[in-house]
Amino acid sequence: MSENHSQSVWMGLSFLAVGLMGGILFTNGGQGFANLFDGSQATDDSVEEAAPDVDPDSLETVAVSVDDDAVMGDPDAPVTIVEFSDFQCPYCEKFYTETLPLIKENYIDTGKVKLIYRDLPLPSHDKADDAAEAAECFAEAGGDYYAYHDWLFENVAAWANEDVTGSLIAGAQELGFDISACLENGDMQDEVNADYTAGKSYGVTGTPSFFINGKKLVGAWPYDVFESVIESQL
Ligand SMILES: [Ca+2]
Ligand SMILES: [Ca+2]
Repeated sequence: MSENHSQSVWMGLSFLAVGLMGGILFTNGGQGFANLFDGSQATDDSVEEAAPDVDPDSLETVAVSVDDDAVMGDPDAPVTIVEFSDFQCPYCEKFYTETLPLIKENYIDTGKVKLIYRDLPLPSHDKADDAAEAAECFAEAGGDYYAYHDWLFENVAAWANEDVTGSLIAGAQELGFDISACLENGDMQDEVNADYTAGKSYGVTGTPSFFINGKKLVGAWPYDVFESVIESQL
């Protein structure tokens, strides 16, 4: 078997596995991810509900840069989670609301894990790019990137509207920083675009996607799955 042939077989199997995982995810209470290309969410109910069971050793490992993006937690933590995400994506919000608090309490606040949020605003979410730029502007203005990140996920309805620029500026103002010039001038466009391009180069096709010490986990999986992958790295 030629190398190319075996590679294409492997890729075919990977896609099959991803499809099965998607089916399990979506029959398992709505964990999942938004697709990069059309923003639709799979609704395949053909796979029986099953307890999520991900073998950390089976995950693809990718060398992923943390780039210049803000770090949540101890910069020297032994485990690094790079998240590619979108502030307007419901599954990203689900991860933020249901899973991140547990990761934070058990691993980030204890110095074992640091998380780096990188931008992958999906074209199908028409306000996500503005939000990504606003968060970078907030940090550039001296604010805590993750304070604004939290505000974005907790107040989507307040900014994903017709006056998105004004709403994002007002949100930053509430937290004590003026991002108006930065946002209106598009100062952070290049930064957000660079993250997006990097994400695609790592094979990210939907959000949220995570790299846990490089191990690729796609979708808003339950906390137990993150725990098992993190533990495999400690
Ligand atoms: Ca970046
Ligand atoms: Ca970024």
